[in-house]
Amino acid sequence: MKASFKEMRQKKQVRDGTVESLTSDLTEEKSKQLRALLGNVELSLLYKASVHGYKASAFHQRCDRQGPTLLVAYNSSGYIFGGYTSVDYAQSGQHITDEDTFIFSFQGKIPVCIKINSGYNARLDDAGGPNFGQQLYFCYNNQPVVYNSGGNAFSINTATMYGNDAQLSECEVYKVEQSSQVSTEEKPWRNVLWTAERKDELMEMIRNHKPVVASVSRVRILMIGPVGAGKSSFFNSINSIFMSRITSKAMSGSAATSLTTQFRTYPVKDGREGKLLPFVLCDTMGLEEQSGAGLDIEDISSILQGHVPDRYKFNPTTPFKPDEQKSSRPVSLQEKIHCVVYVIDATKISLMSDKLQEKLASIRRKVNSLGISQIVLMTKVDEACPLVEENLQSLYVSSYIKTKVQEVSSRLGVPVSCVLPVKNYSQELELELNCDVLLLSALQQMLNFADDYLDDAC
Ligand SMILES: Nc1nc2c(ncn2[C@@H]2O[C@H](COP(=O)(O)OP(=O)(O)O)[C@@H](O)[C@H]2O)c(=O)[nH]1
Ligand SMILES: [Mg+2]
Repeated sequence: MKASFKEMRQKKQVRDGTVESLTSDLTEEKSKQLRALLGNVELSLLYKASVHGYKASAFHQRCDRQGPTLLVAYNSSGYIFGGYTSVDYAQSGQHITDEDTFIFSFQGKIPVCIKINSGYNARLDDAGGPNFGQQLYFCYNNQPVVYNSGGNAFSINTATMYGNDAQLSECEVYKVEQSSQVSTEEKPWRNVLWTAERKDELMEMIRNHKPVVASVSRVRILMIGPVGAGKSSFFNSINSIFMSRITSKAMSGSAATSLTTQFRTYPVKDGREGKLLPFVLCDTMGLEEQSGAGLDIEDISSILQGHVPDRYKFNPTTPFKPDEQKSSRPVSLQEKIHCVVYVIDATKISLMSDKLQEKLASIRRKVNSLGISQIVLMTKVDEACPLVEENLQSLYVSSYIKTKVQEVSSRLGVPVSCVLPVKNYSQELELELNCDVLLLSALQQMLNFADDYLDDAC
C-alpha cells in the first residue's frame, strides 16, 4: 500500500526561509473520497488560512501558477465543502472558462458535486480571493467567511452546501497532481483465472445454459444507463467474442443525448452460422438526467413487464401506452425482463448528478418491487486506472478500482458483490483473452441472476 498520507504532513519552504509544517484538517477517509473524485491524484497542501491568513494576497502568494487546485473549507457547523478548478490562479485579469470546475459538499460520507452550468465562466482571474463562478467567494473581503453572491453559474443551495453558516473555521487549498504511484492491494479481492481454458469453459457454460423455467428459452437482460456508458459496446463485445472477431452491430459512440429513444433487443448467435444463444440483450439507448428527456420510470416499467416490442420508439414527453388489445393479453414469462443491468462508466461515478442518482433509485425501487435481479456493469475500467489500462489482469489488485466499486455500490444501493467491472472492446481490432474472460464472467453472472428471478417467479 502507498503511504497515502504523505501529503497530510509536509514541510514547506516559506518566503523567509524557515521551514513550516502544514497539517491538513481532512481526515484520511475524506481525503480519499476527494482524491477519488479527481481520478488517480495526490493532494498537497499549499495554503491554510488559519496559518497564512484569510487574505487574498496570502492565498495568491501560495497558490498562483500551481496548476489544478482543490479548495476545502470548513465551518463550525461541521460542513466540509469547497471547489475544484483545473486552471491555474494567475491574477491575469481574464475570464476563465473551465468545464472541469465543480463545487462540492460532503453529505454524510460522500462529497456531492455540482458541475458548472454550461456557458458560464469559472471565475474572473483577478487579485481577489478564491471564487467559483463569480458566485461563491471564499475568504470574502479578506475575512473568514464564504459568500454566495447569487447567479446561475452553479445551482447552489446554501443550506445543503454549508448549512447557511457562512463563518469559516478553516480554508485550505491543495495542489492536485496526477499520481505517479498506483496503489495496489496485496491480494486480489476477486479471483479470476485469466486463461484460455477458463474462456472456453465460460463460453461452454453460456452456450449450454438452460433457464430454470422450461417455458423460457432465452434470458432477457435489460441494460439501463446514461448515454455513453457503454451499453451498445457491451453487446458488441459479447457478440464479437461469439463471432470470434470484432463486430459492431449496435451503433456505439453516437450523439450526447438520445433524441429518439428506441428499444432494441439483440439476440446473439454462436458463430456466423451458429444457433441463437440462450440470452437476449435489450438496449434502452439512454437515460437522461432530466425528467421529460430520455426514458422515464413508466416506460421502464412497461419494458420490464414485457409490453414493449423491439424497435419501439419512445416519445420523451409521453410515456409508453400499450395498445388495448395487446395489453389485455397476459404477457408470458418469456417476454418479461429477467435481469436488469445498470451500465455505469467507471470514470463518471463520482460526478454522477443527484438527479441521475434519484432516477436510478426510483428505477431500482420498481425493479425490486417486481423481484427482478439486478447487477451493475462498471465499464471503462481501462480509462479509470492506468494500471488496468496497462494490464487488465491488475483489475482486482487496483485499489482505485476497488474504491470505485464500493462507491457505485453505495450510490446505487446494490451490494458490492453485484458490481461487475469490465472493459468493453472500443478501439481494438482483435480479441484479447483477458477482456474476453472478464466480459464472459459478467454475462455468466447475469444468467445466474436471471435464474434466481425465474426460480422465484414460478
Ligand atoms: N476505453 C473504453 N471505452 C469504452 C468502453 N465501453 C465503451 N467505450 C466507449 O465509450 C463510448 C460510448 O459507448 P456506447 O457503447 O456507445 O455507449 P451507450 O450510449 O451506453 O450505448 C464509445 O466511444 C465506446 O467506444 C470501455 O470499457 N473502455
Ligand atoms: Mg448505445
